[in-house]
Amino acid sequence: MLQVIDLHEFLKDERVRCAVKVGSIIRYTMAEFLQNKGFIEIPPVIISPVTDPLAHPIFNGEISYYDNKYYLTRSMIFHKQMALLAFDKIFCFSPNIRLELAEKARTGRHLFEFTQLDLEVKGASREEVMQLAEEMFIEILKRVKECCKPELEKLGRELKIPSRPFKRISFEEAYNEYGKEYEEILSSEAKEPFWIIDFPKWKREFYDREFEDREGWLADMDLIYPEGFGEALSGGEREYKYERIVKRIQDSKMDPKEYFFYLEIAKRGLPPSAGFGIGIERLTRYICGLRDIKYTTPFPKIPGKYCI
Ligand code: ASN
Repeated sequence: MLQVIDLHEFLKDERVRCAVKVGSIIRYTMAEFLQNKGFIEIPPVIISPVTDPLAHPIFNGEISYYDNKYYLTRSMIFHKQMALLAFDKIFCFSPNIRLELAEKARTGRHLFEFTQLDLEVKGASREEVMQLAEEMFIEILKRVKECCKPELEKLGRELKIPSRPFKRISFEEAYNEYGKEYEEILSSEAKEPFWIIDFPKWKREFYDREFEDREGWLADMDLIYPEGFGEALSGGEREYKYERIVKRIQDSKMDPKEYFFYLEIAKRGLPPSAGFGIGIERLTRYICGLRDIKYTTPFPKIPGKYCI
């Protein structure tokens, strides 16, 4: 099967050169911002017997090693929670493999291999990590404006620094007003990034915390980019009590045995926490104003295609 990209041409494309430079500044700024706030960077986990189930259909990325089955990491959510047994605040530049259906190539914002900055804070509330995300986002925009003037000029991108706090809308409000396409519609209309909060259980994975006094609704959030760039970040407070996690797995019609290793740790005690993950390539795409995410990395993995 043919490679879909002429890599020789692609790597000489001005958009790739500019976007990869911007991505490099983004990573540097994130690491510096978080280190200054006392976060520890942990190394990524690439394969594990447990990974994020995700709430949308994808192919399974699996490998066997001796008699054991491993998944390719879809997100480090469970490892983030477990790492908090050692540290109070952690982050990771985490490579994620999500074998998306080929039709996702059309969105311009899906790659089947990408990196997210994933972070988690022991004892934090959703509110606290939302504040952190806003602060970090603004810091990144300022730094890119400062360090990547020629790149932004070449890309014809003018960046405005949004005002804080970012606006919020609940999932319920958004869904009732705009229906299924709520995210696309709201993102296209928006001039500044905004939050969608309080998702229903059926929309999300079992690890986001369900409100004790509002059954079926979760203490979680998405950050959405303006100008139609769509979802930036997902996160929330977490379920951390063994019995509650088991119940949520069962509610999601999954088998707790699949999460054996994680549940064994949870049984001995996991700390309460909140956190989020933000896709680096999507952030780069937004900052650079690119419609196709493929330009944000030298070796894009385009859904459904054979890529080097
Ligand atoms: N990283 C996300 C989180 O912290 C989960 C995900 O990527 N699906 O909630």
